[in-house]
Amino acid sequence: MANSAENGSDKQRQLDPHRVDPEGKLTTDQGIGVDDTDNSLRAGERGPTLMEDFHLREKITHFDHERIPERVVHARGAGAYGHFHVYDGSLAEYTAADFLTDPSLSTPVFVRFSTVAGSRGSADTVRDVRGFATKFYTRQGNFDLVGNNMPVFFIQDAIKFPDFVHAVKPEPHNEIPQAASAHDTLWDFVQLQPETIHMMMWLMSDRALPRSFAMMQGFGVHTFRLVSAEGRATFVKFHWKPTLGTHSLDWDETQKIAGKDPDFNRRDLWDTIEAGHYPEYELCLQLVPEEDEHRFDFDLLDATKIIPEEQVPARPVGRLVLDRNPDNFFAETEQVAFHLGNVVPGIDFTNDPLLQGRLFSYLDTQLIRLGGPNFPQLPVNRPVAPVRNHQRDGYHQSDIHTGRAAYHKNTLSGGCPALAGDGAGPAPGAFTHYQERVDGNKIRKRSESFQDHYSQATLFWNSMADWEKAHIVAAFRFELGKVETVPIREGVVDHLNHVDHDLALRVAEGIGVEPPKPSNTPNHGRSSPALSQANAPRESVRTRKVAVLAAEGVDSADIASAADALTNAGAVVEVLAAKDGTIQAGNGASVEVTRAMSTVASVLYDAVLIPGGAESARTLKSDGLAVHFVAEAFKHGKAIGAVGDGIEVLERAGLPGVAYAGNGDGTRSDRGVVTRRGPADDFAPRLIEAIAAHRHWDRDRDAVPA
Ligand code: HDD
Repeated sequence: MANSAENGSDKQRQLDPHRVDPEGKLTTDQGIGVDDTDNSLRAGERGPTLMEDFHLREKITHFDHERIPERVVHARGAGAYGHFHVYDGSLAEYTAADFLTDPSLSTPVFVRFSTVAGSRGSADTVRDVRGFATKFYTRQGNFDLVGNNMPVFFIQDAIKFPDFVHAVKPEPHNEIPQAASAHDTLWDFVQLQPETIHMMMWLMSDRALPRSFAMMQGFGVHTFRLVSAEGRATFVKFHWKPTLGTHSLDWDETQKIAGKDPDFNRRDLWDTIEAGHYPEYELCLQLVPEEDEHRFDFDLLDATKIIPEEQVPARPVGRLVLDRNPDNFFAETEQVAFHLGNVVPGIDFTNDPLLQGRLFSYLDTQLIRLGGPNFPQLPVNRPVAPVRNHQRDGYHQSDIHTGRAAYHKNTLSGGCPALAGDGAGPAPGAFTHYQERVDGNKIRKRSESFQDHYSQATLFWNSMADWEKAHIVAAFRFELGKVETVPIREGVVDHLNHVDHDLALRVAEGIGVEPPKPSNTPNHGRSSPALSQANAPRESVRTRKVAVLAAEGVDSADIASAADALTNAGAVVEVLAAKDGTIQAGNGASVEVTRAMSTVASVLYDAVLIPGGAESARTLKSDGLAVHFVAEAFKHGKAIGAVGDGIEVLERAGLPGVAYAGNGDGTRSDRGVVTRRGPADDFAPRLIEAIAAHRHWDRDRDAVPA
């Protein structure tokens, strides 16, 4: 078994002996050959089944025990392996962690993305926080960065976590609604616990609807400590920034996807890795010297606060690439066990009370979920660093420890395993807790410095583009519109009024609540551009899915030229027609159909293209599915391309306010609708540009009946 992390495949080599392929003959768990697994053993063909049928008993017993408890939160997830490289050695001044300081190392990782509230079988595209948990299998042991795609949290103290989770989960009397925060108990909790307001702004924003796990940020949330080899500490916040930028789905779209393809994000992760379009993220650090702890107008220990990037830049330090799907969902993605307390030398905790409570919860929950204390031995959880200690026995012990002495100190095993160093003080390679001086009275009390719940919620609101604000207002109206208890709606509007008066008025208007009077805490007017998704990178169409709608008589040259350009740019092009199989193009060529239109929907694509061909356009125009496909794509702000006669399908869909290319014009691009009648070399590049822009929110979308 490998015991160093010289390169990213060390973990894979470690997993190899555990992989079981299906080749060979069927056996029982005892290795006994089986020649019939379809008929139980009975006395006579129509007689009673015999107890001695060990194969029947074993098969059914195993089946009966196949389920383990799902995670109490983050039950639904998808995972992948990859590797992490730090760019250079410059962090050595801050941390002794070698995976953060040695650029020659490729550190294997396993990442699990998740939703929080829904159960294991719930849909991917619900409005929720996404978990972004990374296990680094470093040479110095496992480091778990158990983060989310939002940089703040609902509560400040872990003791409130059971209350919060009970409020957001389906209501206890009828277990409704599944994977949704739009119900009375959650908003009751919110209105009584104003520390939630900043996070609720994030949850009502598009951040809660990621287009893809590869298009969302990750955050360690808490302030941690980096500790140098000399013992000097620096506060740190961890950020993951996706290379593809941070992009989201439309709310109407997410609800439809939840029915059309509940596995949307999970499938995207799987498919893009299989296609070699590996998700990539840059690790960025915000570093704050210890002496600056009190320089901010918020408390670094308060997990409901960010450090604005304009105040402390997020410094890029390394790259994470996810390049391998697991072989077995249960063995790897379900059994992976993250724990905030898994840190390596050079990374340490702070007194954030949310963080401190988490340190207890993660190990505790694995004991019930994975059935005993030996879950670190499961292949996905095992460090690549060697493990030697005196922990013994318990359910599912799979190591065979040799020797007589399972205690320290001993002479009978030659004193082994020996302590790092001489036991007289800190030793190289061993974890040394940062020697923070602590002095205080035992007290159950929140610090005064944790009391401002609105300023950063206002900062977030002020930083949003107009379309982001409109989405937030619509989300509050949707969620509160589902709340049956009117005083709860009013209570939330009252809090929003402390965030921003205009926000509160807009929400109140949509939910039948009296418009509030201006609050006595006027908007401070500050903003942080780094918070807006409007400022995310928009250069790439990598992994974007483009639907080409076609019928008999289509112009196959239009398909070929656009498909070539799109595929070369990393997009995935699929030809959809009324039926599977092939269609005949206008020039007699045969065009392969990727999928029948009835098996998919526009919500599963990022863009749609209608090639030319009079007969094809005529057919599509009279096909309600095709017309709806185009109208719906328009409504969701997606790039739409059409060539020649294909433009008629757009006209039939009645896209409001769109200007199409005329005869004799070249390519025309109008808020993401790209058209040409005659030849035009720039058609494909402009379509690509429109798709890379992600969505075109500036259209008259509401008028479209889709
Ligand atoms: Fe947690 C799972 C992230 C607060 C208790 N949490 C879990 C996972 C993620 C997070 C990503 C899924 C890990 C996986 O994929 O297996 N949790 C967070 C973040 C938090 C946070 C970013 C705040 C900053 N969590 C939090 C608190 C508590 C927990 C305050 C308890 C006091 N979390 C758990 C847990 C879970 C968990 C019950 C459920 C399954 C598991 O741990 O393995 O222990």
